[in-house]
Amino acid sequence: MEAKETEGDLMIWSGHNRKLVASALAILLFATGCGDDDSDDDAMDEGNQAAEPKDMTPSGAKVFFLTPSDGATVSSPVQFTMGTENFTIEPSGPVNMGAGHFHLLVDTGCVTPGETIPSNPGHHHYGGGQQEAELELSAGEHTVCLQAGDGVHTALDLTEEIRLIVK
Ligand SMILES: [Cu+2]
Repeated sequence: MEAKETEGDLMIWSGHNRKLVASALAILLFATGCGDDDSDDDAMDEGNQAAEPKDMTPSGAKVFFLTPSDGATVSSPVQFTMGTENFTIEPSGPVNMGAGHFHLLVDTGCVTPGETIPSNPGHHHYGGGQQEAELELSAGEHTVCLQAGDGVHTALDLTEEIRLIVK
């Protein structure tokens, strides 16, 4: 690319965006130095287009079982108590950043974040904002995933899965 053309392009840009003026000047200076401004151009475009991912989970947020512990032998009905760190438990309805309600998913694994947590016998919603639950489980081994969902039951990347042996 000839220096003349480059200058023309930059003049047009500067009319659109004041931020680009500074960049254009930088590129001009750079171009004067070595004549290669293409790579700078591309990098700037990518930066402008990168969309912020919509993340409803604050960093450092956690959900966990207070009881029972992983691998515990328990009797049915099983009492669960659930806790959080940097995450607020609230009733379902509104979708608020860093808030949602608990789900217990029995023998189905956790739900992929972003998908809606179904309502069926293996997926228990605590949409009232409950932090305690009681489940009847058959004798034998079970896996229970504790997963937070947002106000409209979208699975969040906040889970803890434990294995239980029911007597
Ligand atoms: Cu739910």
